[in-house]
Amino acid sequence: MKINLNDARLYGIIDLGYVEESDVTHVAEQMIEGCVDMIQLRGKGKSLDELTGYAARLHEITARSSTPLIVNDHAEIARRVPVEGVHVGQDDVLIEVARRKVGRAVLIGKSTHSLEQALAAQREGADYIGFGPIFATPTKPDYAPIGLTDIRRVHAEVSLPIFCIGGINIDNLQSVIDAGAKRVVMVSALLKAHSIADYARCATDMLA
Ligand code: 3NM
Repeated sequence: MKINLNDARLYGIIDLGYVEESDVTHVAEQMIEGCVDMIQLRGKGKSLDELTGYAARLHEITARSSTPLIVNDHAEIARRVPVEGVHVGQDDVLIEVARRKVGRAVLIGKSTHSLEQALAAQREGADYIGFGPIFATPTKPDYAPIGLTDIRRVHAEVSLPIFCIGGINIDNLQSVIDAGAKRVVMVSALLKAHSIADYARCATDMLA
């Protein structure tokens, strides 16, 4: 799969804290229908075997539309399932170590929470970064929001694709775009939407 993240606008995360096992497939299909550009599987507290099972099921769906599937935290999953990438946090293994663990070409994304961390992730060889949390969020409650002010600067200083994340929804998305964002991640807003497909389409239209 040839992946050009420059064109990506909306990154959806299937966070198993919000999605029942029986809904995982439907949620992925809805995201794809709504033109989400990338999908991440995130399951804090789930075992490697459980997550591998979810990743395999999801990849059957995402592969049909060539939507990159990224797994959070566990490079090991990418050895077992042909997902397109792995996302690591500040406290996880270094990108080089994750790449070695996977043993084949994949995207590696990294969460960053400041301009300094964003620059460091670029030096470390990330393919893209998350930048946030922009707003306070129940999905990652222990992190202080960084606000809108550094968005323009991080885009000026970091040449990687940057996905703003944290507390972003349709109601505040325009303020994030006005602050300089080109791409965003949505988790709870998208997963709780009455129609995930319609909500995603609305967001991708705003980011077009
Ligand atoms: N990472 P929601 S914020 C998973 O700043 C995650 O790195 C963040 O969820 C970061 O869209 C976050 O529900 C939660 O606020 C995003």
